[in-house]
Amino acid sequence: MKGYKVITLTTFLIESQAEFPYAKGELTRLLYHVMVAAKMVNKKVNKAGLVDIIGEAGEVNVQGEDQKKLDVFANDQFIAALRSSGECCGIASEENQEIITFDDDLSRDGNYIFCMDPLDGSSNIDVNVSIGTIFSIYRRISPRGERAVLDDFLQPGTKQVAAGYIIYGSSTMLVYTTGRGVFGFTLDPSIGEFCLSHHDIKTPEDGTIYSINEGNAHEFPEGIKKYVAYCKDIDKPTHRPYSARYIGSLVSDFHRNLLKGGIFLYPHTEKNPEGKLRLLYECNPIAFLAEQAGGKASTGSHRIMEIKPHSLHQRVSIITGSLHMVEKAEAFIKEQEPIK
Ligand code: P6P
Repeated sequence: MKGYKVITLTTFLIESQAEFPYAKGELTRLLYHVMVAAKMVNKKVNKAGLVDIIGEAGEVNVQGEDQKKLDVFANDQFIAALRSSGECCGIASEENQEIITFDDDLSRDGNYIFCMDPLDGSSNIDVNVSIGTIFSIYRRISPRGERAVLDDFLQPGTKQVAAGYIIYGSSTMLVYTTGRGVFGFTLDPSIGEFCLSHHDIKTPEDGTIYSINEGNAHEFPEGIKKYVAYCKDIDKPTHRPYSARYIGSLVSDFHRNLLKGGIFLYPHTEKNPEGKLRLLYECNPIAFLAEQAGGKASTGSHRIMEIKPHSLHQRVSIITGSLHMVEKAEAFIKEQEPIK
């Protein structure tokens, strides 16, 4: 085997920063602390199956530690790491109704705000299905030295400076972009380092996987119904019927489709009339990654990253993945639009 050069995430961050002569290392330091939190969460998530030994949330485990729900634990770990980075002045988390800001001057001087779902799909932990952390980073728009304010978080996704996810699966991977391509790092537990394993990921423009919860089919918008029927039609030249693959964990479904090609759809339903997935810390980061990998992300009619958020936990419909598959779904939706 040719000389295999291990590029750790730490090395990659430092070398990437060097390409920006005026960079002060602030984003590098922030992303480094995201990596540290990811390692801490990974260690706990991997042991989740041993809950009978280490105790359930709310119990005291054999070490006498208070057991937290894993998503609360993950939230706490990322908040602590972001605070210690000194580069983050505020956080919007799926776990917290309001934004989190800090009292210390170091954090208040931070230039970045952070949106996250600390442990998406956590209901899958008990059945050993992969779960993930999803994050999105913006420059603040409020003055440095002051507490972050809500407006810092209500920026459109086009203003993201970085976004990514950690997938805690058969292996643990950190996948991120800073707007210059998508890079995947796989955790090597033997050395405790994330190592570059997927350089400049490009998602296939076409795919044969469609991911949607068909249990909601009775209430899909007409255009989505027609697109799903299209996916199921028999047509050999276009490799249909496609394969239905739906894990019910956004990071897992998105990651598989990113690498293999495919489309993920979560349209609005009666239960979630605005859509189920959150704009700030699920759809915008996923959209940034999809576009950076050559794919697409829309509500079916609007580019996800151009939506001006009105609230922290706002939900939207999302269709994302391989460029031509998303365009096809959008065409079906457009056909069904009422003639204006
Ligand atoms: P449904 C997990 O609860 C989650 O937020 C995403 O990870 C996932 O894509 C979606 O909800 C699954 O929702 O309604 O199909 O169970």
